[in-house]
Amino acid sequence: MAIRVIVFLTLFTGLCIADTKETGNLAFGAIAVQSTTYPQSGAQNAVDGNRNSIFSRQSCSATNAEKDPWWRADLLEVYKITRVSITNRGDGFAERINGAQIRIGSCLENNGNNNDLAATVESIPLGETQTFAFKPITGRYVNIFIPGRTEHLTLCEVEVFADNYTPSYTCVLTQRNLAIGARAVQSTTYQLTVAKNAIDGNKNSIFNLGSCSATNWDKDPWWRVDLLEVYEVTRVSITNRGDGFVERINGAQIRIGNSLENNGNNNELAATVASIPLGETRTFAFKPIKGRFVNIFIPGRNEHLTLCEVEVFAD
Ligand SMILES: [Ca+2]
Ligand SMILES: [Ca+2]
Repeated sequence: MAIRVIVFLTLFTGLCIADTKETGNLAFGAIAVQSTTYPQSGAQNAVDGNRNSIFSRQSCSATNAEKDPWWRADLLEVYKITRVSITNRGDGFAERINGAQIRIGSCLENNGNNNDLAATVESIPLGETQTFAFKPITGRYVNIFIPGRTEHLTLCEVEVFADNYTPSYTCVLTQRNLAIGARAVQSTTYQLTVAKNAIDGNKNSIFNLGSCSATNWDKDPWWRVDLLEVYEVTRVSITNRGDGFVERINGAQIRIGNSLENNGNNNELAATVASIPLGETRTFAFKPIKGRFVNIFIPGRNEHLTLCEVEVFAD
């Protein structure tokens, strides 16, 4: 199977380069996230344009050893993707990549790991780069996902190519999460659970895995994202903590506007959260509200305001 893929690839890329205007590597400079981060092995290391495969050189991403680890690149636009190259670690543990799936699409259900299966990695020799070619798959997100076992997912470089530059703008306009790349602050910060964990593109809801924001036990705690420009916001999605304390989000208000009076918490009330089940994402839709700031605000009690992800859309 692997040999067949490689033969196909050789023919395919030959034709491809000759006949079409191929994109450059779309992953270079993309926004990368992963299920968890092993020390000094951030997701961005796999899209830094450097194939160095010696782990200590800090050009490889790695998750902790965990069940079903994943990594994702957000290309920011939708492309017809035809090839993905993966550079494996070169100084040991070559087998950790075995069975990794390449998944492509525009949905973030199950963190994008339910998108179309483009290819499965059988194995990649130590430090080598292997290219997987397939019929074009339309998508904005490229996931590398190891299902079914506990593993460190390590990627020294991931490169993504499409046949030609044909972003689908309608799709982008309806689906772009405005909170990605924005700035987040909160009333206070509980230990290391900074405000930006709620806009890191990762819906992981296990508190200790570092992708949730939390305030201290504040009176009237709040969290705010600055979208940097004014949008007509129509939807906000909130992912609740998944390992307990499900009720802490109850009564949270979504407020949107351009004022920073009372830290933005006096802006227009868009919706109030009755409750969100453990670890789940709920979307609140409303008539368009113009604003640059989106606040999540719990008035009237002392609480830890905990947010595993906040997504903001202007349809
Ligand atoms: Ca790299
Ligand atoms: Ca998060």
